[in-house]
Amino acid sequence: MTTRIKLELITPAVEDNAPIPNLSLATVAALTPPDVQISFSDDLINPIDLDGALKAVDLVGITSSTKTAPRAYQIARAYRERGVPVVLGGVHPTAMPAEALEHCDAVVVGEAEESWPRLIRDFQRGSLERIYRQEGFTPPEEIPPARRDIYHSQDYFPIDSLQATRGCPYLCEFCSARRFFGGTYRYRPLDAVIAEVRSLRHKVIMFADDNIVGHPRYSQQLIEALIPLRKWWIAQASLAGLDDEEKIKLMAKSGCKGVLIGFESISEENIKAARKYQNRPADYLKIVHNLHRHGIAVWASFMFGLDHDDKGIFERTVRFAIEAKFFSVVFAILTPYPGTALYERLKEEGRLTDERWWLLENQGASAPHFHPLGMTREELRQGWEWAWREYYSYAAILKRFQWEYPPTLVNKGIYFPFNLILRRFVRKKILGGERLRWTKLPWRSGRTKK
Ligand code: B12
Ligand code: SF4
Repeated sequence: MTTRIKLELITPAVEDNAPIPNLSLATVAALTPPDVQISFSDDLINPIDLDGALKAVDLVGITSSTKTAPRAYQIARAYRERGVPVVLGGVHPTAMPAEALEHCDAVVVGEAEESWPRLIRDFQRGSLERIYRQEGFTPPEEIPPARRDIYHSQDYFPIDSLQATRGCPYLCEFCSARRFFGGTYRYRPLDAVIAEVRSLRHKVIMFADDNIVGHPRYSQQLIEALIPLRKWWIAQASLAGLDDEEKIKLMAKSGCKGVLIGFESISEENIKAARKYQNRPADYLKIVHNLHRHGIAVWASFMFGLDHDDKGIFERTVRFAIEAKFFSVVFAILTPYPGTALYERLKEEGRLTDERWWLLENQGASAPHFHPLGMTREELRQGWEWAWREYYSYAAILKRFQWEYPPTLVNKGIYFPFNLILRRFVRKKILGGERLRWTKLPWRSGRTKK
């Protein structure tokens, strides 16, 4: 005999992230047995007032990355103080299950396709266990279409996200996905992906995959199948999968408007040391040029603080990024996420500043959380700030405008407004440490609900 329960799913937010709906919990919702009543809160859209009245539910499920872990723990505590059991899941509880268990009643380690329905049944029977871990990895045909009905789409950017693949075939030392997926790379049946794409209401879609071009044949078939759907799409892609101009041409034809690429470093030595063997700095410009020629914008991601970085790396990287004319760039400080090979190595070398840096009061402002080799921590932080300021200076924005490439909506229509907004964001948030709340955006006025 089971009881009907009310379940609250929560996305915590400690940082101001992009207001894109969270696919993790829309997937967990899809895995939830139909007799469970689901509600959903996004702490980014409507910050949860932990001192106020919380939702009257029987069970709470919170997703957590490393950045959001402290906030996830706070929310968990607030519900548990009111007698509501809490389950934590996602990439951080998977890397640190013992830590997560200090803050909740049960942890789901790894993927949840098999373990979550089992947890719910146990809960309904009054026999909740502490750790749920499924055998092996989810067969890709068992990944359900996400339940987007749990959130109010007008609260977010007009974009839908979905996954075609899980995992990644590569080995990068700093990457959490590698460990989480145990080196597997699985792709959902094309029919299922295309049916899900067809069901999406927005014109723009984001593939929340680690690498949309990780498997040459599958990605080719997926891209071809997208052509008649006339969507616009963006995704993360590895440079190795973009080495073929015909593929890029096809991507453009299928509606690809932008790719997020982890270049990470312009230094060959760093790339090798970080085991990002699929990147070849000598080929960067050629691939970027091909993407631009076919009207695909590039969001480039770089990290500073790798072992072969010296104090000149900031200037060399910014110079390269301006020359490459990236639509936009993310500069990260190398971060030792728990569970990664990088974390283990830096710990062994005695170079972590704090083994649980994510629990620090202000984890963002106190980065870097390790001792770099080629400079001091202060120099790394200052160089990182300089790079952001420089890349989003008026002069650089003008210089990297793509005069010579074919006009597209992205490079000619939204380049300037987007970069000017980003410039403001960089100066206020990244350099100024301010919080810019999405709840204050004009199109959201009057919509905020509790
Ligand atoms: C899409 C994405 C983004 C999007 C997010 C958009 C959005 N709102 O969804 C964008 C581009 C904005 C982004 C930004 C960043 N991201 Co990101 N992102 C991803 C990515 C590729 C997919 C996430 C996703 O949607 N997965 C799909 C869902 C279905 O999978 P899932 O989350 O694993 O959920 C399953 C299980 O984990 C479990 N589960 C998850 N939560 C819960 C909760 C409960 C209760 C239960 C029962 C189960 C459960 O059930 C699900 C089904 O099996 C992941 C990599 C990955 N493969 O997960 C990185 C990843 C999460 N990102 C990462 C990072 C580092 C970042 C950035 C810091 C990058 C940067 N330098 O700025 C920022 C941080 C933003 C922030 N402030 O938090 C790291 C996190 C590492 C860590 N230890 O925390 C990851 C793992 C990438 C990596 N390769 O290391 N990201
Ligand atoms: S290519 Fe990206 S997702 Fe794959 S292992 Fe490297 S950093 Fe991780």
